[in-house]
Amino acid sequence: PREIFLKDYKMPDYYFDTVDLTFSLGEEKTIVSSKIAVYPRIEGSTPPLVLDGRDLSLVSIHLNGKALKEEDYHLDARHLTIQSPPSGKYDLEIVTDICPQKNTSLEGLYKSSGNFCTQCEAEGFRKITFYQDRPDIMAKYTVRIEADKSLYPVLLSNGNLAEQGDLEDGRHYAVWEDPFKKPSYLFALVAGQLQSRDDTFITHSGRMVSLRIWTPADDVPKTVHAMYSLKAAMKWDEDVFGLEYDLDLFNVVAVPDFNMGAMENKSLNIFNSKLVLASPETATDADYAAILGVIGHEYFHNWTGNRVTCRDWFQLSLKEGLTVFRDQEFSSDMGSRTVKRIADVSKLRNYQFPQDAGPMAHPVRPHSYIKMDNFYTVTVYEKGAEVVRMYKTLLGSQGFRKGMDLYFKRHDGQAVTCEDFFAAMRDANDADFANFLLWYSQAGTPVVKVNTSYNPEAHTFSLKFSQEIPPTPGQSVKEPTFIPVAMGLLDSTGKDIPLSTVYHNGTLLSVSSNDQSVCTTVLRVTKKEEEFVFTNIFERPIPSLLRGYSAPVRLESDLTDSDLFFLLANDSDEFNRWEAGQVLARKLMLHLVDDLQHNKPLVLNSNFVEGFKRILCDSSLDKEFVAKAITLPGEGEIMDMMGVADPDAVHAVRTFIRKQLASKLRSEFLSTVENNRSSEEYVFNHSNLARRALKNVALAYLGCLEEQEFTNLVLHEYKTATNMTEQFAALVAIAQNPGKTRDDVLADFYGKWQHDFLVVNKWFALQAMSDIPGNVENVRKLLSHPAFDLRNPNKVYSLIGGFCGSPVNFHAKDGLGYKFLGEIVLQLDKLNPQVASRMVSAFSRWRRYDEDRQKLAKAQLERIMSTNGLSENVFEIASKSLA
Ligand code: DPP
Ligand code: ZN
Repeated sequence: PREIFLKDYKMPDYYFDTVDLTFSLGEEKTIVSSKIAVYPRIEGSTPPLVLDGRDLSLVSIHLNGKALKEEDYHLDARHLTIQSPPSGKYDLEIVTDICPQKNTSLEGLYKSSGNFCTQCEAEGFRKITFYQDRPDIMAKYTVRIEADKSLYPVLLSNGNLAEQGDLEDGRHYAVWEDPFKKPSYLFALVAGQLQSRDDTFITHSGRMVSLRIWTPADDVPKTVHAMYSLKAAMKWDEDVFGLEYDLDLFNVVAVPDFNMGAMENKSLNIFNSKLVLASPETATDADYAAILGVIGHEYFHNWTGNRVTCRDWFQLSLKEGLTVFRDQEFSSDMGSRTVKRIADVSKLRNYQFPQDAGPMAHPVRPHSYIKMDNFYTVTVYEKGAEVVRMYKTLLGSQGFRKGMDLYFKRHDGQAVTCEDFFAAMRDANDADFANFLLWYSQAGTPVVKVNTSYNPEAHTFSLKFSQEIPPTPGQSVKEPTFIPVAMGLLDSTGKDIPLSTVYHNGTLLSVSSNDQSVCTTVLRVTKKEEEFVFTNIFERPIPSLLRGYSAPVRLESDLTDSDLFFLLANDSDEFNRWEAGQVLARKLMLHLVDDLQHNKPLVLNSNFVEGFKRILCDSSLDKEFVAKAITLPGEGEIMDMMGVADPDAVHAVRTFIRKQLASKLRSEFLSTVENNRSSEEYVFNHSNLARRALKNVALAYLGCLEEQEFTNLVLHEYKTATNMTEQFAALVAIAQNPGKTRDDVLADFYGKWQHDFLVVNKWFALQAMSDIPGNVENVRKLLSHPAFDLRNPNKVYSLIGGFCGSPVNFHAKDGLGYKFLGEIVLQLDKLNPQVASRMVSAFSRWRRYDEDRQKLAKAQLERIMSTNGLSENVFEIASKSLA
């Protein structure tokens, strides 16, 4: 397999002006006819025209109406090359046959539950027809679809419906025209038996847009929330960024077989059903929140991704980092900003930090790839969003908006790079961004150390920063980068101290522009080591550092436990209150892991229980915040901080702390459950979901005690629940403990919901993630459950992905977990390389474990590598993991 490098980027020799596609959809095969208007980038030049194509059977090629002879072109497994094309403009007509029915990779054109649909990002369009399948080729598309009318009554593509009508033999057609130039990865087609929920949105300038969400008829009632989310997103983008929708129709289609979450095809978004369908009885609050966020995300791509797209795939974060940032802000504005920030930072820590510290570590803008699909990562998406957030932290909301406005003014209709975004932010604000661009090119999570000191005579408080970015594959030496550190100082009563002046390496900086003092300032940390000194500080302050998590770094400060308890109780920055609790919990957990490894008895620090209780019982706090604050850091997060990750010890310690807390605070937890029941109808709004979140966390704590009283309580909650959020939380609480009750309730749940595949997936995931010893056998059995299907990505993500997320069973010392995954990856790779490659990634951090586990995991990776016919997707992850 060939590696592709950013430094080798070349502009295309040819551009395409218009593309006319005709699809004749059939049961045996589908015939795709394309007519492309080609013109050279440099007038008069005639280098060979190279088109991408995979798994296509070529029927004919015509150039300006004349059939090409075989000696005029060259065809291999990846390309169609026309050696000596004419000079100037010409029309190229190509006919190919494809077989969507046999396409289990779910990229290109394929069938899902009897309907035709497409997925072209990143490089699926080349499985539909021969084309320059790269994002800097932007053309206007006209698409004609022909199909059997009774089997495929609905025919959709991008843009506006121009024409439709009947044909002979019970067939019909539709013609769609997209007035906007677009790259091929945004092409979409859907044909099938679907019905829509219809609504309208009046844009800021008074245009009426038709909105349609398409699903199989039975599911239409479950699209209320998706429609609500879409309209909210459209309004929000107008209000916050001044961005209006640009066509008269916006379609969303939900399909059950989809590799990713969703896809932002111009005016025809295609979604994984999981991210569209919801009803109170079948979807949890987490599902509702995910739908809101992803409907928003795909809609926001219309400007950040579609109107302005990426020059090449290395620039993926240009659209994804920015659009994730936008959807995070949208969700924050629709719910609790602090809680959303907490959730996003947790995701970063639990998934992106490990990636950044492992063999697949790559910069937000990767330097190379073998298969682009492998770079739709938490680094490109979530760390990329943090990079965008830092611009906003540095520029403020208005400055950030100015930068966005300039970005669109300069680049609407273009395919551009991360530097172009950077330059728009800089130029619109006349800003000095120092070495900020390094965030795009250096992998690895910076470690920032802070030493504080107070001088009571001089009334100064000093912060000494040092930063270090650990080496990552291919990048052994790093430069210091620009880290915006938002911070404040608390006085001994817990109030913010107004900040007036700060000296930076001896130079006076004013903290605010209009001479008013502020309570939070953003320090520009850009060097390997530097010092900031605050003056006029009349008592030793407690610093609140990295407020709102202003940069994606690991912060190590010299704050004591008592400082942290103080911040937990008093910080005006709510995010940092949570963070103080997490720092304490991480320290505590690491400490207990060490005790356990040295056979010392485990004892839970009573200050921790006290601090925890204060938060749990503080009725002035937002309930969703409390739910987050009383949730311990994840096991992955703790393992990530250890020299040698010890999954059994971390799991044992986390369980120990949970049981201790539950036992010491049983009456508090019980009243939390009782006081947060509600008989009202389910509503997805902040106060209701916050109440449910708190109740469910408390219930899970009580459930882990394995006492009859609480088992009865959890069973009662399970039986009386009127929505999936509470029912599933009760099921999870019961399923923690092996035994007959667990088995009965799991069977009951399946019996109730077997007709609903999305609920059944939750049931698979819950069992797969179980930490009951020897669970691999149960997961193996579930593989042959009638509801399971290796060809459906959601089912694989639930059962196999869920299993890999269980530290105890996936990493079982006997190696059976690794062996299981090794077998599945090879089976999956034949069906769907993208999904197989996601699954094989669970092995990538094998070097983090003890020698025995290393040997066992390595053997599986080697077995995978030695298999013939491996996909490039799996090859890349497995080979880089072993390197
Ligand atoms: N572009 C999609 C998204 O992230 C993923 N392919 O929205
Ligand atoms: Zn996206």
